[in-house]
Amino acid sequence: MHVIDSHTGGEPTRVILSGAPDLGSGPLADRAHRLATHHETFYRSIMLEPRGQPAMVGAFLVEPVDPTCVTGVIFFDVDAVLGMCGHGTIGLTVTLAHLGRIGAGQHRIETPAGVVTVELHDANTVTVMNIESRRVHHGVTLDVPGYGAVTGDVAYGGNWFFIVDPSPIPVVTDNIRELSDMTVAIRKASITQGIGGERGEPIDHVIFQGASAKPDAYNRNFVLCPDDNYDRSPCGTGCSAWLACLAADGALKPGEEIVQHSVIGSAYRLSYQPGVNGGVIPSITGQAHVMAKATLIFDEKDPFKTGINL
Ligand code: PYC
Repeated sequence: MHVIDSHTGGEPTRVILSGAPDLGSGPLADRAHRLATHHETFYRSIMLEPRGQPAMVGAFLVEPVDPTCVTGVIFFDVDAVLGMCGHGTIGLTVTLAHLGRIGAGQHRIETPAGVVTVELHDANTVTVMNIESRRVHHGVTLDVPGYGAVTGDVAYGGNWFFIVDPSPIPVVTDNIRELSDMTVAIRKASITQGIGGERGEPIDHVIFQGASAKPDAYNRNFVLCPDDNYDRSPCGTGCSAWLACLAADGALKPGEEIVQHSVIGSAYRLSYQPGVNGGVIPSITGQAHVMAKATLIFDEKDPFKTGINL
């Protein structure tokens, strides 16, 4: 299996170029469901240690349904197949450029959540115009065991987010353990208390919006991903969900640009345009760097052939 690894603001993406199972044809959401239900050992073994690393997202390239798209892609982490992934789309775009498959300018990419447009500005810099993102619940209070009442918004940006603004814990690297524990507890509470999307879709990510130490930053966030790792980047789908909240609150005008930092200090430039269904079309600009081209080996004699599965 051939892969290319990149990182977007510190968050790794592994693009699978060959050796992946056939997911058949049809809508990408159906093929993503097939990946999740029939090939769990396969996708987890690519992400789990020792072959993978914490926080890594995989990008499985598939034939798009829409012929105007340069590729279809299904993103996944070690614990879930994702609807969309912002940092992964930036990493994938830089990887496709590295392979000479695309040049500077705009391209369309199909994901299970819909078609997104990317603009490659230079070898490393990409703007993603994401699918329409929306806030679905405002000011929902959860009873979080060990923490008490926590109030936040539920919003969709290609994945489902519970967003707490302001963060109850300062968003600084020294607090990563504490931030992780509390956001994991919030996600569990959202599931047991039935808080999710309009059709009961479960919350898969939790965001704490904290103040940034950097003068140019609107904010610094901590984002918990489905695999209980935190996003090293500011999280493209999470920023999309947050932009939908800012727009709904009248806190940010269409076209106005802000800078969002991640907990480790990597940055995205963000803005939005109004969507057609009452939400927003987010623009996320970030940078990715290719780190490795590799052949993954699955040796039958290897006791951890499918990863360290705790
Ligand atoms: O950037 O959208 C994102 C993302 C989702 C999970 C990890 N990164």
